[in-house]
Amino acid sequence: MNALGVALVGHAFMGVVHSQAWRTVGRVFDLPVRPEMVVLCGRRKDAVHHAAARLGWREDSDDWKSALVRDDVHVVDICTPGDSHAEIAMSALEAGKHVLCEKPLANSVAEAVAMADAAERARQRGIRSMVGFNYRRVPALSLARTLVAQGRLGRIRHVRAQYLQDWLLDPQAPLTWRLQAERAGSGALGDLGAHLVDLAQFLLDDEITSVCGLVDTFVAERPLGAGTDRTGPVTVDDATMFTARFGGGALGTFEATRYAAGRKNGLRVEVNGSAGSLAFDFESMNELSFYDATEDAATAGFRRILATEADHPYLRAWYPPGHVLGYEHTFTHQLRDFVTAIGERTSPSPDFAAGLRVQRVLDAVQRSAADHSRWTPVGGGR
Ligand code: SOE
Repeated sequence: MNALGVALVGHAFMGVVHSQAWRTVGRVFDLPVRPEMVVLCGRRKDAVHHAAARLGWREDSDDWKSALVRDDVHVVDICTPGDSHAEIAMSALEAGKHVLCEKPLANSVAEAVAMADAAERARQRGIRSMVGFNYRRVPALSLARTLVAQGRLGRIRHVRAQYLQDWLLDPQAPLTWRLQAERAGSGALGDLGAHLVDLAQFLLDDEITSVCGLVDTFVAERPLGAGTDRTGPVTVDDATMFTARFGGGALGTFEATRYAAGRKNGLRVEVNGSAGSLAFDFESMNELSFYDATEDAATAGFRRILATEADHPYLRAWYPPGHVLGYEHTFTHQLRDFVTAIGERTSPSPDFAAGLRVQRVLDAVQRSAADHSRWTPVGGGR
């Protein structure tokens, strides 16, 4: 079986999670090619060296560009903050490497357009690209999409999506890159809202066409680090809310915040259609609630589907039925789909064009919020 050499850029939270998935994917799933963890890239020699040893990478480098000229590297996996996505992704595609890029695709629509164009040119040369919207790979959510596609919910009227975290409650929490617009692009909107937008469009197989948004920053200044009195400005949103219209006629409400006390990773989505409803909460990620409105009214009610059976998406490869999966498995599933697409020469999803569509929605929310929450069309193009 042919080897698929991987270079991963970045070794903080996402780099650790992706490393775990690269270590696992070929041992759990039957793949058409064999992933090999060739090189981990980072900015600081010492730090990347230690991380590579700990995470299972054969080599390490403090220069990601050096990975692009290697013949034994076929994939570049980007786990850096958003301000470097465009440069790394476009250089890698140009060098003929398949690219997996963490979400959101970019920090601006202009960057995302350039990336999607580069990905399209590369696609014509057989090079694949994908955006890391890992929650599509939660078995219960993948099942939810199938139920919607089968018409089990009838005509879709509503999507209600929330992504609730609380890690910024403490006003003394430091000013990390996630709170700086020049590095992260936006705050809760891009970090959490991007997942919601992708997920809603994925579940409905439909696109958001216009939005009406609101953003706010509750704590304007934060300490520059532990043990210093110096502070710096928070330049991103702490919380974002918006309503949306879908092309197919559904209405959506979206909320993303880092200030929902007690909610740790509460990604919730509910879909209501003319024939039923679905509800999901990532804090109980193995469960999907399904209401079938066509059942006898006397006994109809939400029922809890435990999405851990061999017939559920991705599950057959794992453990005996009923043995629940967790956050990291979604990344293993993501790599299973990406590597399979590369090996079978098919197009992985979501590709950079889908990442661009999400970016256009985020941009429309920001423009709406800046214009007194005016209804704003999502910009055109791919
Ligand atoms: C931090 O808010 C974060 O790690 C996001 O960046 C991820 O995309 C999300 O899945 C969990 O929360």
